[in-house]
Amino acid sequence: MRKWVEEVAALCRPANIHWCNGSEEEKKALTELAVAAGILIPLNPDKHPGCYYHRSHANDVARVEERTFICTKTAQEAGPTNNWANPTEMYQKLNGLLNGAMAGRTLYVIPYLMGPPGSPLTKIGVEITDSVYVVLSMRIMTRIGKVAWNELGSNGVFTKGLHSMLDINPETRYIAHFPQDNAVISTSSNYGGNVLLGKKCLALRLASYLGRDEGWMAEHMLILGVESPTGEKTYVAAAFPSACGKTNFAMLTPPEHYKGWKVTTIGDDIAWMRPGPDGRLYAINPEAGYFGVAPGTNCKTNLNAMLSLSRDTIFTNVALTKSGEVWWEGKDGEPPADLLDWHGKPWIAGSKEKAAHPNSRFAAPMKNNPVLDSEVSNPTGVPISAIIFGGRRATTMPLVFQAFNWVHGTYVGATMGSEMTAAAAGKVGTVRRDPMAMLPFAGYNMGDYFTHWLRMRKLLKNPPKIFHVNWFRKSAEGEFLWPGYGENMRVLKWIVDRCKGRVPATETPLGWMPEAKDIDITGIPNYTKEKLEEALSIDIEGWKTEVMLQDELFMKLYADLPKELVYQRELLISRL
Ligand code: SAT
Ligand code: MN
Repeated sequence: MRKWVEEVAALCRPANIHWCNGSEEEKKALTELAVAAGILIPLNPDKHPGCYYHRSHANDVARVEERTFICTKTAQEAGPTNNWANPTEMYQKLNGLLNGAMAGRTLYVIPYLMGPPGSPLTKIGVEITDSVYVVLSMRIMTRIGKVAWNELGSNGVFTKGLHSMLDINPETRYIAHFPQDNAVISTSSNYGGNVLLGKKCLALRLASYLGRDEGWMAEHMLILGVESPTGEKTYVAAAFPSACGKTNFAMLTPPEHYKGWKVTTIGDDIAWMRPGPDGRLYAINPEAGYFGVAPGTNCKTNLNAMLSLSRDTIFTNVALTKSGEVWWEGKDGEPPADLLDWHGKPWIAGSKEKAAHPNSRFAAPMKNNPVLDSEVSNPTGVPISAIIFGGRRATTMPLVFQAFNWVHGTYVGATMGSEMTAAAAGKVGTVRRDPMAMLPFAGYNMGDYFTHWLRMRKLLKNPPKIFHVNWFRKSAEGEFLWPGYGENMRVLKWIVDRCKGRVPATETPLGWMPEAKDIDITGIPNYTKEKLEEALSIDIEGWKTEVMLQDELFMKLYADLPKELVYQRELLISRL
């Protein structure tokens, strides 16, 4: 590790090298430095104790998928859904950009753990960065410093992450993964998903590659626990694309009517899952914080997120008041009068421009979460009873259905579609296929990734049941057919009951489905059985179109697509 740091330092030629130990004193010193440099703005200590504000460059506000590369020996290994680059050429290009790139800057070495200490699932990463914002964000999002040095031991196996901001020029922005070297290099950005290298780069792209070879799964999934009034605990993992409500679902507050029910959070974004000795699938959350979308978060939609971000949080690209309070569209109450938008310009209520960037974020420590699950640092992980897939779909997709079996469930996940959001640069609102919500995060050929899913079935005596949900279906008039948020508890209960074999379901062309009477809607304000029936209805014509649209992805992947999925498609067509 020292040798690698020396090599990087020789290339980037920083003014100083700082080895992070993760201590409170270090946090204090680096925070003061960031404040003095204008990188962080302290927030009002009465309203937001321990919290800071950051504005990113206006050209650097989301993940950039077209600048994200998988650099494997052959293009075939990266597959048609990833940008591929030749590793030798990419190293050459990046070494050119990094030559002297840290002149006059400090090079920080951040050792970090993805996962709880002592877990066989945990991985060690070391990120080298010239951004103090990255250091302070990494210490929220992961376990950094001494705890990671201790785990590193003497075998020297760790993921190498190298990040330099350069001059935040989009033309020289690269997020380049080298799975065969267990390494990632990120240049010219200072935005979360591009630069917090433990998150999407290690925990999804590189980890999915490792998981394929080692017989486990790295998935873009939240993990939650459901506790019934009698104390029965069930764990569920759910894959939704970025900005489709994973954080909200993971921290759900059950409605009044569900007295005694409790939802607890293991994770809100990433699940690492491995077969246990009992043949069940065990999951850990590799992260230690939440990098959540701020807009739309309020005490009604996600009280536990509001409490999580109430202290020791870094806000990025939200709006700011002169008195050091933060605001975003969809926060509780009216916008304050003296608001500065995410560019730092005065913002007038009613303005066409958003005050907070739609992808503005909070980085909040998970230990603030009042419903943090007691097993969150259990090295064994938690046994998963259900896997839920879901996207943001205005039409066609019913509220919930259960796949017939694992292979069918893999097909349901593989054909997932979702309307695009502000989490990635691109056209917001158009439906794109996003298999298992992993389209931007699979570190190898998507066809091989499906094969890996099918192979996992053979390693599991008791595989989780697989479901699909859609909280976003609308009526012809454009009204949401399901209230969402805390009310999703009602669907979650049906899912849990299905896992325990306690409720009946109806066989439909799509899978097993509840009838309207099976979902309890008592106490939902202004809600009717008719709306629920519409949310649950199967639009056969819409589904015929859907199957055709799914073909777009299947054609692209055809050479590597497992035959099982082709058969599943034929079966669905004949059922329809
Ligand atoms: O932008 S991040 O990749 O950090 C978050 C997300 O898109 O899920
Ligand atoms: Mn995510």
